[in-house]
Amino acid sequence: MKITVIGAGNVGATTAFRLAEKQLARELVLLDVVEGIPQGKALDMYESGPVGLFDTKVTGSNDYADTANSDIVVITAGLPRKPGMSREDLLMMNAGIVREVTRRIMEHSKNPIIVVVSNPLDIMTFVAWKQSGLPKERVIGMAGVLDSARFRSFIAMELGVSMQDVTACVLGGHGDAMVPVVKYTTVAGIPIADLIPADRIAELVERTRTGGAEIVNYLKQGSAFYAPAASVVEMVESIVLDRKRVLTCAVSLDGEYGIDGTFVGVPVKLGKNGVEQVYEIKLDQSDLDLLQKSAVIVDDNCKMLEAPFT
Ligand code: TXD
Repeated sequence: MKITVIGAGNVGATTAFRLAEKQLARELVLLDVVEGIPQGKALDMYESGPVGLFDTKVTGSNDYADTANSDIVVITAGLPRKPGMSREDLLMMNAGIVREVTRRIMEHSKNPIIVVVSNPLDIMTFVAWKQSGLPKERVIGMAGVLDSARFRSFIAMELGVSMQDVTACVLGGHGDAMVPVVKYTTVAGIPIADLIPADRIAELVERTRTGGAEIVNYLKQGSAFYAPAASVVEMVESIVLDRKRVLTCAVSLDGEYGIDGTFVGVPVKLGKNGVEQVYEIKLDQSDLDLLQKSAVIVDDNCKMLEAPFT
């Protein structure tokens, strides 16, 4: 198993380190445009092997030839929003980066599974899929695992129970358009509505929706990376070990939930072939409306990216 992580920033480097520690790959390549950073971070990780007790061969590079024959590629490359830059500007810039990165990946790997992390997530997943020419089962966006993890951690904190017993269902787009589904959120099978008053649940839902901004406000520069990296690794692990985990991921829908051809977060089964099943769960009309609204936002943005896919 060979895994490449594109982007040696906060999320990319943390993801690579967790993957190495878990020995999920024989070979792990960390690639970035900036010279020296991926090489330095990869060597540092490799040197932790004797202490962390792993044998994964971690290398850093600026050359896509080193990513040749990757089984899985994680794309975290992107630019953060700078002062004076609109969301639209950021969208265009990151779309250009993700398109170029995907093009280069595909020159050296025939049939990888691509996990997209770069923002705006759902749209960047569409861009990577379109550029790669891969079947839709092999291009998957990470957001739902993170959003669910945030909701789960807030519920565990609220009730003083183990995180392990809390499962949450957060669908839809990443960001404002996410759809936390309270009905399918439980503690050891007990619906949270039986454990937490409705007004308090609404507050936890709101905290989940703004979870990314909460971290940004603390950090001032940069955004969350520990929980995002852990979420990527959970997805990669399910693929590498063919665990068939059921996780919320951004995938291209094919009529499920009345949505066609748009990437949006829904529960899927992840195994060695990527997305092995999309689950169409019964939603209340209000949640379904939100999910469809979420898909319309993603779709509108994808249409805005008019540059040709070559
Ligand atoms: O839930 C989610 N999907 C997210 C998404 C959770 C957290 C972060 N999310 C997004 O991931 C975030 O908004 C960014 O778009 C990406 C990466 O976040 P990170 O925090 O790692 O950003 P950094 O630290 O700025 O790292 C980005 C790296 C940096 O080292 C750049 O030099 C590199 O990307 N970069 C490139 N690498 C390769 N090729 C190109 N063209 C390139 N451009 C920039």
